[in-house]
Amino acid sequence: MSTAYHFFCIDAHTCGNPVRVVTGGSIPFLQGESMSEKRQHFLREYDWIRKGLMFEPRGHDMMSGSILYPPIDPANDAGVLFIETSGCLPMCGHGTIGTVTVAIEQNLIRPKTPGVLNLEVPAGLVRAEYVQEGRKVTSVKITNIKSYLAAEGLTVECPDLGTLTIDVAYGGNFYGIVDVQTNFPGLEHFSADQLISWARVLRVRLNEQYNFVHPENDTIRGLSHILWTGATLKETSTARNAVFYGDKAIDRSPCGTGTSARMAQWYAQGKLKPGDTFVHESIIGSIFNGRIEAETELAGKPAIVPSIEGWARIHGYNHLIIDEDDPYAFGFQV
Ligand code: PYC
Repeated sequence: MSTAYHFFCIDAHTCGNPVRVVTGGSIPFLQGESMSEKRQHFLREYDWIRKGLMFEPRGHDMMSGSILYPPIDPANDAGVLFIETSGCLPMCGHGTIGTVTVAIEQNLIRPKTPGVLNLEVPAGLVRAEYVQEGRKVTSVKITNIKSYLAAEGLTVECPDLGTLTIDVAYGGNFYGIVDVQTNFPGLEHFSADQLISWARVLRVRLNEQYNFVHPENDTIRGLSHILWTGATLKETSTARNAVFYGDKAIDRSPCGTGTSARMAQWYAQGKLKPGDTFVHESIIGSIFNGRIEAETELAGKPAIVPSIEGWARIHGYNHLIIDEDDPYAFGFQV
């Protein structure tokens, strides 16, 4: 007899990028003293849940989401595990903005302090301040984990474009940042398909040639995202990006951890200082407002505490079933 696993989800999007929040059903109990340890347990035994809920036929190439857990430290409000086509991220900015919006609008979490949720995520502790008007959450500002510039001026060969110089920064995930340069005039000159196919190669090559490991948590390793840059659509924006994740996705939101990584890069290069704002545009023109909240250090390197502010909207309720009998129970990609 096959087993059918049921998952109750609320589907939302943050500035255009999907956030499927799993609120109940066959959510596994995870062992661990931190969300980082719980993430390891999930990856060992339950990654089939991520694949079943994120990939086709229940999801799609861009699908991203989260699973809510009780906090380990009772002083906090919740634990969040991020699930995505790209894997189980240590931190996800758009995912946090969407999760907070869903949790508050649907009364899934009763905040200890009104207007604030302290969330345990695999990368550390993040603080989310939200604005609520009636039943709607209209904005969420996340104070993210420490972010830093991990490497500068790495060179890598890119199909069609030639040699590229790339900085790598950490904002909850490791980002390869492709700034405008001789061989790359800016993301607006290329199609999303081109950016995706080049990014796939760049990620493999950068991970083969270099080693990216978080200095305080070696379970956070490997460069997972490529951040292409280019000219802004609006005069009021500071910068624009197209973030590649998974195998086929470009983030529709301005990417919270990518924005944090880019602010850390600009800070290290003297282009941004504490208190400065950083208005970041996505490929579809949606906006996150970034800011350097504080200077800090991480394993002896200069680092920042960045914040990112954006909005999300709920657009559906989903009762999904992963039935072992289904040949595509655990998803597929074409
Ligand atoms: O917003 O941090 C983010 C993110 C990571 C991958 C997709 N979005």
